[in-house]
Amino acid sequence: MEMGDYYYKPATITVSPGASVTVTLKNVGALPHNFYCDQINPPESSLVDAGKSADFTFTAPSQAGTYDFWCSIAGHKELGMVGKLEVK
Ligand SMILES: [Cu+2]
Repeated sequence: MEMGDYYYKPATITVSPGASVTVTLKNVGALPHNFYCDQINPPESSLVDAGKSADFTFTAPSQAGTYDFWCSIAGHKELGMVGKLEVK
């Protein structure tokens, strides 16, 4: 998944309930970014600096549904850095 200023591409990812998921977060922007979702465990990736890439492994929610994820750096969510985690 690419992280830019201020977006995720793709903006939707689909996972199975309770799955262990690894996403590669590739920061193609000019600012640091991360991946945060209060319904996954752990809820937050490490900060990925501009031009860097990092793997983030989390456990998906056990309940099917669509959950928001976003960048937890102040202001980035408000600037549109939000995506959808589809669990089905
Ligand atoms: Cu950000």
